[in-house]
Amino acid sequence: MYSANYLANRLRKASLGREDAPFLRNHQTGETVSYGAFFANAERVASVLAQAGLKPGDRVAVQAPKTQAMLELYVGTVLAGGVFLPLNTAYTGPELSYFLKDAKPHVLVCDPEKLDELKSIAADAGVAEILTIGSDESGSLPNLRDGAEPEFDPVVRAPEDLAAILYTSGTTGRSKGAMLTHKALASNSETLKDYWQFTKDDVLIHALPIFHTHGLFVATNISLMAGSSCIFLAGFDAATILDYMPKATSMMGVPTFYVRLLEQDDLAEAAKGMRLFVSGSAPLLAETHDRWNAVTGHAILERYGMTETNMNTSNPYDGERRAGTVGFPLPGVELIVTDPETGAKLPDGEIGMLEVRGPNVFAGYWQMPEKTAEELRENGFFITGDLGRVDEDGYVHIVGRGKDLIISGGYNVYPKEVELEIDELPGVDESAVIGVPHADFGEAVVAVVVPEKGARLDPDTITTGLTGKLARFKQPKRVLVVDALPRNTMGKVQKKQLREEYARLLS
Ligand code: MCA
Ligand code: AMP
Repeated sequence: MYSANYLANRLRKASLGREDAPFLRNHQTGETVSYGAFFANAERVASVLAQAGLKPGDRVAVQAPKTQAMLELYVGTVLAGGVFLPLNTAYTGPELSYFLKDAKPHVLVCDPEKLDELKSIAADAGVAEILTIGSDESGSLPNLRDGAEPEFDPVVRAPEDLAAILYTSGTTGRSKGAMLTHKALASNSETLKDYWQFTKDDVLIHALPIFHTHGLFVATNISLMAGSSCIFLAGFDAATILDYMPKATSMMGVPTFYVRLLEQDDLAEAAKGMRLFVSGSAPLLAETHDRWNAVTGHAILERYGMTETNMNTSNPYDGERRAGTVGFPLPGVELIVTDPETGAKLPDGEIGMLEVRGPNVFAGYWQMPEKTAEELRENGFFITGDLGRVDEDGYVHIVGRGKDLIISGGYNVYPKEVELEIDELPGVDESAVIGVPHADFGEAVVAVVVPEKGARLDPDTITTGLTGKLARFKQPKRVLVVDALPRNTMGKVQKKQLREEYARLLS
C-alpha cells in the first residue's frame, strides 16, 4: 500500500514482513524499536499532520533534538505528501526567522524549551501549527501521535515531487533551499546501499545529526533501505562509540570523528569486528586515513557529496581506497572537470571545476530561479564550486574550493554571512573571515577585524556582539584586531595572504 508514494515505498520495502526486526537501538532511552513499531508510529504522525491541515507539497520545518520522534516525523511527512525541512539545532532565533519566512512551512516542530522564543517568530512567518519534540521523546507531537489512528493511506507522490528542502548557505550570506525530489533521494540511497554492501545484518553506529544530508539521507535512508539497524546516539561521544563498536558493523562520520577516535586507547580492539568506516562532508587528511589503517587495519572509505546532489563519488568497497581522494563517480553519476572561467571541458588530469549530472541532482533552489540558473546548467550539469582533478586511474581528487566556504567539523560556514554581522557591530570598519587549519575541526573560523578610525576594539566585544545572532559553530574561534586588511591593486581583500599569515594560529 506504500507503492503510491515513491520514496516511502522504497524506504519500507526491505523491512516489509520483518516487522519485529530491530531498526533503532536508542541509546538515550535504552529501548530498541522494531521496524513494525517505527512505521506504525510514522503513519500515526502522518495522520496528525493531515489533521493539522497539511496538504501535499506543504513544508514541515523542524528544529528539534535528535530523537526517534524526529525520524518518525521525517517518514511521516513523506507519507503525508509533505516536504521535510530540517534545521540545525544551533541556529538562533534570527537565523530561524529567515528560513521560516522563506519556506513558509505549514507546520513547525521545535524543542519545547524553545517554544516561547519561537512562537512569535513562527506567527510572523505565517506558520499555522507549532508542535514540539523534546530530547526525552516527549512533547506535543509524540502525545498526539499516541492518540492517533495507527493506519494511514500514504499520499500519492511521483518521482519528481519534492520530498525535502535543505538549506545551504549562499555566498551572499543568504541561504538557499535545495529542493530534493523523491527520485533524487531514493535513487542515491539505493545506489549507496549496494555500493557499500549494506544488508539487513548491518548495525550502523549513528552519531551524526539528522538535520543534514549525511546523517539523514545517507545514514538513515541507507539503513531503512537495507533493513539494517542503527545504534542511535544523540551526538558524538568517543567513549560511547567505542563501547558500541563490538556490537556494530559500520559507522559513518565526518573527519573530526576519526581524529577524536584515534585518541582512544582501546580503538584497535573495539574496531576488530567492524566491516566499514565511511568518512565525508569535509576532506579527510591522508595522515588520518593512514593512522586509522595502521591502528585498526581498516581503510576508511571516503566519499564526496553535497546538499544539492547527495553523494557524487565514493572510494570502492572492494578495491583500493586511496587516501586523499574521494574515489570514483557513483553508478549513474557523470562527473566532468571544466574551466572555471569558460565552462569548457578540460583535458583529463587537469585541475578545474567539478560538475556533476545524474538522478541524484536537485531540482533547483526554492524560489530562486536566477540562482538555480547560475549553478545548474540547462544540460543538467550542476556546478559544484569544488575544484578538483581526475587522476590516471580515475580517482577524483578535490584540491580546493572555488567557493568561499569554510568547513568546520563538517559544518559549513560562509565567511560573508559572518562578516556582515561583524561589520554591523559598533566600532567596526570592516572585517575578513577566513578558515585556518585546526587539528580537531579540520578548519576553524577566524575573524580579522579593522576598527573604525579612532575607535579601540577589544576582540571580546566582537565575540559577545555575535552571541544570539549567529549559531555558535559559525562564530570565530579567534578574533584579531588589525590596522588594515591586505588588498591587491584592484582593492580586493587578499584572503589568501591572510590564510597564509595565520595558518599556524590555531594548530
Ligand atoms: C560544535 N562546535 C563547533 C562545531 N561543533 N565549532 C565549530 N565547528 C563545529 N563543527 C562548538 C560548539 O558551538 C561549542 O562551542 C563547542 O564546540 C562544543 O560543542 P559540542 O556540541 O559539545 O561539540 P561536539 O559535540 O564536540 O561537536 C563536534 C562534532 C559536531 C561532533 C564534530 O560538530 C558534528 O556532529 N559535526 C557533524 C556535522 C555534519 O553532520 N555535517 C554533515 C553536513 P561553545 O562552547 O563556544 O558554545 S552534510 C554535508 O556536508 C554534505 C552533504 C556531505 O558530503 O555529507
Ligand atoms: P554542503 O554545503 O553541506 O552540502 O557541503 C558540501 C561541500 O562539502 C562540498 O561542496 C565539498 O566542498 C565538501 N565535501 C563533502 N565531502 C567532501 C570530501 N570527502 N572531501 C572534501 N570536501 C568534501
